[in-house]
Amino acid sequence: MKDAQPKTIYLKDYQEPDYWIDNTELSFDLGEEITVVQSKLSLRLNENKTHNNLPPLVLDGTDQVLKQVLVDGKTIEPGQYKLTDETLALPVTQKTFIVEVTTEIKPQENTSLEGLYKSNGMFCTQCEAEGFRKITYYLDRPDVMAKFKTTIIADPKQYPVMLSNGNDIAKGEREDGKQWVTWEDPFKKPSYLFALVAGDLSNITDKYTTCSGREITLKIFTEHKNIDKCDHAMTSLKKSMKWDEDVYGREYDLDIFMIVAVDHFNMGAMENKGLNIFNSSCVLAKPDTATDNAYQRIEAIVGHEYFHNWSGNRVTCRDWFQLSLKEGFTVFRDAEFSADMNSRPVKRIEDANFLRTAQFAEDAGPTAHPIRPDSYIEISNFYTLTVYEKGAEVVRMIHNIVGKEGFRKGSDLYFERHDGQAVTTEEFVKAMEDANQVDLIQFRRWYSQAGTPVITVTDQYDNNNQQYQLTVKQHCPATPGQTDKKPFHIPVAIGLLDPEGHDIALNNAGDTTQVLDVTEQQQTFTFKNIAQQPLPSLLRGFSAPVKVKYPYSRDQLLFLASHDSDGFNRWEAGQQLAVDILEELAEKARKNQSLTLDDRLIQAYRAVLQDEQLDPAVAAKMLALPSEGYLAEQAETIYPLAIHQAREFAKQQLAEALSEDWLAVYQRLQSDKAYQPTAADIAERSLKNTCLSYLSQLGEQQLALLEKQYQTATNMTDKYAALSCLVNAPAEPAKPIAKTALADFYQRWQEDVQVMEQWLAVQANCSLPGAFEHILSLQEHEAFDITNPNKIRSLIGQFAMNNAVHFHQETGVGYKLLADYVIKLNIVNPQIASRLLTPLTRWKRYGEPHQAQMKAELVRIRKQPELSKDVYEIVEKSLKA
Ligand code: B3K
Ligand code: ZN
Repeated sequence: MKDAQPKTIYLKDYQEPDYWIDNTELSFDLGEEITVVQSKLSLRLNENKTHNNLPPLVLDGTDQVLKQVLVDGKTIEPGQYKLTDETLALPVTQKTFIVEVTTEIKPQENTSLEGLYKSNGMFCTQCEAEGFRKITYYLDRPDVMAKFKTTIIADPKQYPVMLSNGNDIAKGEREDGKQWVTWEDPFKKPSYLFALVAGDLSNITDKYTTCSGREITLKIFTEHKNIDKCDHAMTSLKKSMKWDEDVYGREYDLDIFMIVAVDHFNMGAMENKGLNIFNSSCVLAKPDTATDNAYQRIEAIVGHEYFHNWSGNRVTCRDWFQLSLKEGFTVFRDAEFSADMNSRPVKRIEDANFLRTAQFAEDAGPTAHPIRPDSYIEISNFYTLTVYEKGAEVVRMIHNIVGKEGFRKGSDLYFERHDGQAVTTEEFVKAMEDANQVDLIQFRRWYSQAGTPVITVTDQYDNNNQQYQLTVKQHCPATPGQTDKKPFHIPVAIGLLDPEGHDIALNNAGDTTQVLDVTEQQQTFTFKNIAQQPLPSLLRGFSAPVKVKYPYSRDQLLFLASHDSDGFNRWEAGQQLAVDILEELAEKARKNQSLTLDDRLIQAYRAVLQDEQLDPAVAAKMLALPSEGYLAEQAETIYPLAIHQAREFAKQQLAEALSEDWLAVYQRLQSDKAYQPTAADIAERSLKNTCLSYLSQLGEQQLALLEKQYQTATNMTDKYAALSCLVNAPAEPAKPIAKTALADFYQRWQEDVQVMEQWLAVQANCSLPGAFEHILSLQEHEAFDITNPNKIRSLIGQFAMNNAVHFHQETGVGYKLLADYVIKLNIVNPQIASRLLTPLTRWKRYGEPHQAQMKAELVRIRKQPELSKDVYEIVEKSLKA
């Protein structure tokens, strides 16, 4: 390992910096061999702190060659400063002073994709969280906010476009033929929001007039070949700008907003001030190359990064423990934006499903942490589902507690109080409290306690007194470092159904949903004037990120699945019914007993298929069996192969029992309309392709249908759905057809990076026999590239996360494949290596032989020399827990 003893950073040790930086001037002379970075920093002693003497200035910096340091214009000789692998310490003699540093870096050799690096010949940056220190020596922490002025110098033939944050204020040509441009950002910002791009790029331009009448120039930059793929992102950007004005009263502040698409990117996108940089897969789309999922993801991510301009940039984080301050809030904002633009119930179902599958698993594993962690070794490891997705659920609960208008009052107060500041989650909660005169003291435990609370509900009906009582108990399992949890404040939205399936009025105002404020370990709620024994509908709308236990019978679940007035809970009842049935089947499969499908699941599906009034988007969700990942999350001990077998069996039975219904709905939804990514059209395609996936189980008889859809589809959504069905169709005669379709798909789209990611993913997800050998062979394919995170995610990530039957095969070769990549990427790109590790960290939840084999791979990784902090932290925690 690089550091013998990697340091743990604690929230409790936070201190303000000794110095502030007011102005940062940067110049980049971009070269093919060497890039020269010059900085000029205006520093000022932090007078909030008491100092006996002027402390040395300790700047962060790695991976660069220091060429020169000046303080107030005077050269500082090597003997006068102290240089380590991670810092540069300078002597200080004045309270305010200027530091000038010259360093050299090699972006073309930077495969970590953090700092300044190259992607397809283009220079670009990624500074959050601590990438800026790979560019120059700096106080690289979010509470140090400066005004930036940046000059970029490069050869105009290769890099005609040179961008940074803010407005371009000057440009010119040097004697050596290189051109330069200077950008100035009038807003103070931390270094993590700095960005630079230089390359040979095209752009599309548009305009947006803000609510106060200012005209903003909007530009999306991409490589020339992708210029026809930017329109959807531009439309999404304009929608986001309008939505943030309408819903939060937030107006854009610079005169220009730019987005740049790059192929090599560790995450989805980055909210750099005025210059968002995006993973190309999260910005580029056209109907014949992008699926509906991609269209919706682009809208959500463009919105997310745009919304950060207020929740993140104007008001930023004091330190990285506060990451959820900007991420949880911004995910909540983008989820509401997507809900307003598309189907609200479907968005809620998707988000809750994702949280319960993936974040609950994180909460139950060795890396469980609160949404505001107490400590970290490598901050990049804390861009987690907990900080983001659970963080958003915590903000949503506040929204539900104070109501829509109260939340707006709270966010107005928060932005007004803290504009231009770097603050903590405490300030956010305080603003919500102060604006609404509510007490969120107990609620704050959501920020400090890890784990998923479980609420156990029992009920009692008293016919004589016409009273109904619900008793709610809460418990939160221990997580690493936190054994005893105090009770949470959990808002539990409930309804009561009468025997006809109608909602019962719960108060004089006639409300049929009520939020129970559960604050104690055990609490009883009494409902009066209840004429008959009701059936409770619990945690409506998924009102809190918790698990609910109530002893529903399968008949009661079937009843709720067809009667609950809460769209989310109708879906949820169907899911619970399916989970109950699939768990029983999995248990039987494990014992090699014969399987039969409970007819109630068929009834529930038939009712959905025959209900023409139902929103097709919701219907598609109701007709999807719980994923193997979700079923695994529910299990005490996970036996992945039994889960797979049970789910495949149920799918097959449903396909056969309802074959006519699947076909009827599939045919009813045929359309020759031109492609549009509207909510209504997406819903119809999603229901149609759900039907197709069941039809693809039916052996030879439906193969012609799949082949026809593959060949005649005029948009990628339908084409990809057909390809996926063909690749996964179990019937033997499907094999040659699938092979031909895959070859045809490759032939047609081999030059298109985004489509090739899809092509790899569909093969990586195939669970049929023989698929693993094929996946191994794809590593050698020219469409694969270990230095591109999207390709790693498409092939190796998809395989490990979504292909349980091959990943968990009993020989352990699936685990070995993943561990081999973690070891290779530990050197090439530590952030991606550490993320890829996730499935192995869950080893303790699996039955044998899986558990021992997964652990052995972790031990093998742990023994590697030169482990990055990223991988070290995750492996160490996994083995220790
Ligand atoms: N803020 C960035 C994430 C940066 C991750 C750095 N390892 C994207 C986002 O959440 O909007
Ligand atoms: Zn974000």
